[in-house]
Amino acid sequence: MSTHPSSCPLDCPDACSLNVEVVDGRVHRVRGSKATDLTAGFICSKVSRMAEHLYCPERVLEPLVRIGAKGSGRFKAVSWDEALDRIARRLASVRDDHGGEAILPCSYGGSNGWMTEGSFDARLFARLGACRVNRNLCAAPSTAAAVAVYGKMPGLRLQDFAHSRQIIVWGCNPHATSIHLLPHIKAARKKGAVLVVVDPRRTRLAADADLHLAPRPGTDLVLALAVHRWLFENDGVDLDFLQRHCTGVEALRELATPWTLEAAEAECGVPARDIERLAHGLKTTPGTAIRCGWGSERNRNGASATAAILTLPAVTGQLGQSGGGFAMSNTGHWSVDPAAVAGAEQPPTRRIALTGVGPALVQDDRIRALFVYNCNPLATLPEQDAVRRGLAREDLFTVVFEQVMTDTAQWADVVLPATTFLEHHEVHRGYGNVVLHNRAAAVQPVGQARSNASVFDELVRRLGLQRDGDLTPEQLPAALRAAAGAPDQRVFEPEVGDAFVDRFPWTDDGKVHLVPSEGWYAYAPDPATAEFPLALISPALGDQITSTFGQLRSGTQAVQVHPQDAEARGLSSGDAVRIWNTLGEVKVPVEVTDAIRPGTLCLPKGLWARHTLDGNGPNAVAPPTLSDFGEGACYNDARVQLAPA
Ligand SMILES: Nc1nc2c(c(=O)[nH]1)N[C@H]1C(S)=C(S)[C@@H](COP(=O)(O)OP(=O)(O)OC[C@H]3O[C@@H](n4cnc5c(=O)[nH]c(N)nc54)[C@H](O)[C@@H]3O)O[C@H]1N2
Ligand SMILES: Nc1nc2c(c(=O)[nH]1)N[C@H]1C(S)=C(S)[C@@H](COP(=O)(O)OP(=O)(O)OC[C@H]3O[C@@H](n4cnc5c(=O)[nH]c(N)nc54)[C@H](O)[C@@H]3O)O[C@H]1N2
Ligand SMILES: [Mo]
Repeated sequence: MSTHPSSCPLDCPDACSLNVEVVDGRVHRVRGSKATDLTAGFICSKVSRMAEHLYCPERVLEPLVRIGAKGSGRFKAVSWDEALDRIARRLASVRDDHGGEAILPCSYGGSNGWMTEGSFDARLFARLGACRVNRNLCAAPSTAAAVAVYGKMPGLRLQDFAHSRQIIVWGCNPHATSIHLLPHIKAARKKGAVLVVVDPRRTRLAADADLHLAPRPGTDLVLALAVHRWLFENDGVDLDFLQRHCTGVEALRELATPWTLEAAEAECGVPARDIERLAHGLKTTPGTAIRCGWGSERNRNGASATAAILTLPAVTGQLGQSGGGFAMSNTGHWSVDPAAVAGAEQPPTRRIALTGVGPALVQDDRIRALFVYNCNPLATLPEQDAVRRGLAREDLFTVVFEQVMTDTAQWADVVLPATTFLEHHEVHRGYGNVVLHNRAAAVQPVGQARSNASVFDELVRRLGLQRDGDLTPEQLPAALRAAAGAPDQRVFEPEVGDAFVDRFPWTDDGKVHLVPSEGWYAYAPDPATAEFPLALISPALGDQITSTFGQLRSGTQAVQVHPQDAEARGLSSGDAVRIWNTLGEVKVPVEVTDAIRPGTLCLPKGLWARHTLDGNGPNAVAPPTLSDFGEGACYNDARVQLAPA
């Protein structure tokens, strides 16, 4: 047995360092390594199962071309040469006959690796003049907020939380989505820190917290504004900090004025006394850290909600204090544009939002070729029914470049086998930690799998789009590292300095923009109707990363329903139910539990057809609407009805 150092580039804040045990050229076991204190030798249950993922029966082992009807999942194996030739010929003819914008690349979060996403793929599609995609499935509202308020200045790192005297975890479920935050929360609590959780569900962390506020989904903006109002009214703001480091103080005070504790209670469904406790704690506890997650952004108010949450540490003067401040995504630390490093000069072609891919495919026959990679659109995009109908289009040429035979891949004309992150060289950073990993493959590719970098490089050549000076896949890692200012080493943890001591907001004037511009903090009320009164939220599962690893999960997923809502419909745990709205429906068993607030249902994101009773997922009822700023997905604005199936 040999052990190889590696790291995990999956879409997660933690970016763990790994040790991969290899026996006879095969991955035997993956463990956490101690190469960084951040991972500290332990990893999640998902990546511990990477060996199962590599060698599962669903693994795509060779290039496949469709022989049956679209969606029948019947394919025959062909050589790479034939598959790539077929794809190159088809993309060229689509471009020549209909223009480059008839080609739609569809990729998202399969990997946060710069070798895999946004580099050589971007170079190919830019040179083809393909449609651009607005990557708005996740983090678009919160990025808009973080850019507008702080210039995307990085926040606290995971280890900073150990010094906090109060930790507020807001719209985030770290037991599933960021497990390396937990030891630091534990360490802080051991020293007496208070823990507050804001989540419509009683998560494991919420059950253990000193205070749990369970707002109606999509009302965090109101909750945060009520806290701001209370702080202004009750001598809870740090006037000195506001004067030196912030703009928009009066504007924020005015926008918060309507939201008394009582008005907020009525809108959010959180008792006024709990809102006051939250506000009082912020006023009286220096060293308060807010970890804002993505649960509070996936709705019509998402950007303003995130801004109102992220400005709380500024208003109370927490920034720059030991253990005080905010944390969300620290990607702002790395000013690397992998597309530019790879030599992609993007022409200003038509832009299609990922949230609108379903309708775009169905309503718009200008799109003739779809190239899916790092993405499982049938499981992850809103309007699942439209996505399926789009994939079923006979005149659409669909390539799916995948590790495993996903529900999406079943609809492909050509399936290409992709390597996993243990089978190729990767350069990547996390977004909770500030760390850059650069490491080789741990094992040879399984079957005939190839890396994204090599396939997109090869397609550029087959299409005659190569240019003098183009980097090769072998040269790309060093170029990415250089662009990141990282030395030639496996793990690089740069010094970040302290906020408001060594570094200040990355806005033009170096100040915190409490109210970035007109329109922020305008609250849009709940979209529920008498016909569709229930809110359906779809947070992360503990044992998948969105849909990734779904093939390893057996059994049917239940929807969580509060006893009041269950009783009103005569439902008991285990009953099959239909959840529907005007967009579609999904059938699943129910789990009756008071861990969810009344009026709210929970069915996690990333489900495969095999995980529900009718093959649909929560995305069948997910709306195509967009957030207030950042044009982000509003999955948690799904409003539905529920009845026995
Ligand atoms: N195990 C695992 N880890 C992951 C992922 C995964 O799928 N599985 N996904 C990765 C990705 S892509 C992302 S973006 C992150 C996401 O990680 P998180 O930030 O934790 O996001 P979610 O799981 O979407 O939701 C977090 C919590 O928000 C709650 N919530 C829902 N609606 C609201 C609301 O309106 N207000 C408030 N206050 N809370 C709300 C949910 O009940 C949930 O407990 O995790 C990453 N890590
Ligand atoms: N209902 C609902 N839906 C949601 C959300 C929600 O809150 N509710 N949130 C969403 C969020 S937070 C996110 S980030 C998106 C994620 O949306 P996606 O990015 O579509 O989700 P993943 O499951 O991460 O799918 C990525 C696919 O990429 C493949 N992949 C991984 N590595 C590679 C590689 O190296 N090469 C190739 N070719 N393929 C690779 C994986 O096998 C996987 O099938 O989904 C969103 N969908
Ligand atoms: Mo995400």
